[in-house]
Amino acid sequence: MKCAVCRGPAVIDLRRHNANFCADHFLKFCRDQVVRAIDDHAMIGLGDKVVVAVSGGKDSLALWDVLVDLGYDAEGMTIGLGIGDYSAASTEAAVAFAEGRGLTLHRVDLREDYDYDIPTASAVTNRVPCSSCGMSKRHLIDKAALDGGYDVVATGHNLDDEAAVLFGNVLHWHTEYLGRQQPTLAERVGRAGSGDGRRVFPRKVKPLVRLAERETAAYCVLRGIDYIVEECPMAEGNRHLRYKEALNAVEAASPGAKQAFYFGFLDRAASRFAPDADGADEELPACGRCGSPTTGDVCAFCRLVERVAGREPVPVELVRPRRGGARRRQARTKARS
Ligand code: Q46
Ligand code: ZN
Ligand code: ZN
Repeated sequence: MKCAVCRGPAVIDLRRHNANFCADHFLKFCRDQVVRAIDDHAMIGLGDKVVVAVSGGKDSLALWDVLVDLGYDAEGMTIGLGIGDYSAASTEAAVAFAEGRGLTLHRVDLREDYDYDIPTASAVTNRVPCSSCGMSKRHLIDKAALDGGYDVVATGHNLDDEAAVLFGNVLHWHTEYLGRQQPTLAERVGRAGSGDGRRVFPRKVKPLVRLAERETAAYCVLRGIDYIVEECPMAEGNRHLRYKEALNAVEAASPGAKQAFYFGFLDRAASRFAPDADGADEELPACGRCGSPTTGDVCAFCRLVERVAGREPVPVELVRPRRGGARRRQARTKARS
């Protein structure tokens, strides 16, 4: 197996590109894909201050690494979700990465800062954990970005993630979500009741959309990034994972299918659904507690905190069966394809 660029020994084969790469040219390939995504979708401007949402997994750490490598002013933010060993190992990986490179990592901890955690929120609200988790993360990342004066929030969603979300949205014809499913979500300026025309939502970008999950994992291994391998135990059995498995089966039989599905949607179909996402520009009133934009009097995050803060913590094992402790991948010198 030879590198498509230099003919040296290859360490990875990319069937969807019909090419093999050596370590150096694979890392270059990854950076080039990120540069192209940023350029094609107007993600980050010159001098923009970026905050990366860091989970400690391969995608967010690869993203942070590439952005810093490309010279962007990128700091990290991580949220302690209180999901047992998984959260502890996630935070540990994020902190170790930041400290090892002298980067700034902002930390929020749901239990310490808001007196709840995701397993308890799930048990008290009697809803799937991802519901309160996703909402809490969105709220806290938006808040951190606006409070910290960041221009852009970057997340580690990769091609597999976006194709799976698209698959789910198409399967259920969620046309409003299809109208909004873009690698860049523009910032929104609104009054949120204050009348001063300030930003209420930061720009949100996904610079890894041109890279598959396997590629971000290989990138981390080649760069010596020690990331958490374990998936969140709360994700077990969720629809997103099932859609990924379905698309993996299609991709195995037809390399490049995922990419064609997702980028074909962006090129040829996304704009047709844009009218269904109308309402994104309307000015929202401010939450009476925290000032965040909301459609009601009090935002969903403040309502959740009011309901679950101070409740007796519910161990993660009682919400989902435990599947063993979280592990971290020790960086190896060579990627296996
Ligand atoms: S939303 Fe759900 Fe994730 Fe939160 S509860 Fe775990 S799986 S971490 S991306
Ligand atoms: Zn090469
Ligand atoms: Zn609020």
